Amino acid sequence: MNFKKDFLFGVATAAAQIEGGGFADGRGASIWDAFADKPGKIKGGAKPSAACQSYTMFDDDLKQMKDLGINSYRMSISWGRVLPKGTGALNQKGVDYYKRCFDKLLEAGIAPNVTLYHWDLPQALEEKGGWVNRDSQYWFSEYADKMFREFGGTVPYWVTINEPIATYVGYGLGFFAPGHKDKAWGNQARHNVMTASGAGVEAFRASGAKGKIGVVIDIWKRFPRTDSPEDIALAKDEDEENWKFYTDRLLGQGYSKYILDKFYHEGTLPIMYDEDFRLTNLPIDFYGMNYYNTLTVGVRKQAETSGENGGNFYIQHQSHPENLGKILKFIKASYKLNIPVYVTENGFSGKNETPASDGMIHDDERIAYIDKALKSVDELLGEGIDVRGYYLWSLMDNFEWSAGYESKYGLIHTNFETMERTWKKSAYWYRDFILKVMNEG
Ligand code: IFM
Repeated sequence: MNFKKDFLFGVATAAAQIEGGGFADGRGASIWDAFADKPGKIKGGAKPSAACQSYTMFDDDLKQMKDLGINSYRMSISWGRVLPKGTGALNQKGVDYYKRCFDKLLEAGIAPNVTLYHWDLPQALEEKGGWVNRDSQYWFSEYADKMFREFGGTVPYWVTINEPIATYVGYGLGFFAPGHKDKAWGNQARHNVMTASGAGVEAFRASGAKGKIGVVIDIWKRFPRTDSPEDIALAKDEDEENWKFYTDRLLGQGYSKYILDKFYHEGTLPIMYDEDFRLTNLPIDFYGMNYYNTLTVGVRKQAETSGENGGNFYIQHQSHPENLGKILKFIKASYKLNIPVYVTENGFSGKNETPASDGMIHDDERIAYIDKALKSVDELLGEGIDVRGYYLWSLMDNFEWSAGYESKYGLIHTNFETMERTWKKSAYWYRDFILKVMNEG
């Protein structure tokens, strides 16, 4: 194997997906609390206010991390826990919670990799227009600056925003919080959230924080089902809309002519200023790639009625973890990226994961998936590609946004009644994999 001891092996989570704790100690509501209160928005009527209760069980979770042998933990700060109204006075109890988490992690030799925005905008800011409001960049910059001043001396890795596409899903498509369904709003919101990321980078440099800062974008590359011009055009359009919009701006120089023309003709072009691009052109220290799968798309023929996406196209669902390396190289080459890359998320969603008669959850499909993904990372290292870490999504089964608690990504099973955590077979597998690297690397 090509992994060395200093490679970061981690697991990833996000505040809204695991912390729970209701509104204890002054946490302000987020757009996901408000969205979950609307009937029918989240599978099974699930709410993020319970999640995995990591707010009170952090020590248990830390023990799981130590037992797994990871050397980095990717987590996020709940904006509303530290700034209940989104801006203004800090909530000291919220700040103390994160201070304790970071200190304990560092004490255990586990480097915190901290995301500032993993989708849980304070509801108080949504009431002022949320990400559609141009002021969102100032709100975010204030929050980021406050966090850098509190934790900039200790946290080694920072991420401004996780997967900016979620903002579009929330404002353009309505499947995520806050649930607006308006393409022009969606485009403005996704433009603004990227501007905010740039403002966060600027605040980071100004604060003198000593760690590194990057951005996380998920890549779901499309391939055309056939070489018909329709299928090729569809794959291109899907790529432009679903990930290139973000990578072109955050890893390149700005939006493509294709997407700007398309939005112009649709009448959904966002309002943009030169200053927005100045901010996103500020250098970052690393790129975090979230990789789950590649997709095959084709224009639906009349006879084809299946396909869970509806509309006029068809997506072939099959996991391709082995494509991780190919996609990472493709992104690096497309933008001539010469900054380090981290695989900030990769994982497998299981359904109906119940213990067998031996008491174990035999999630062999997940193991096969992770094994292939890690082999792909190993090959990258063998080719001398600068990939420095791999974070599995996720430490434990958690609140999977609109899919509620039914979609299970954890290495560890969470009993949502008792909050008991139980290792699945994949957790033992990952532990042994890391151990092997640490003994050999
Ligand atoms: O759970 C999410 C995470 O919040 C962002 N990336 C994808 C994961 C699995 O859907």
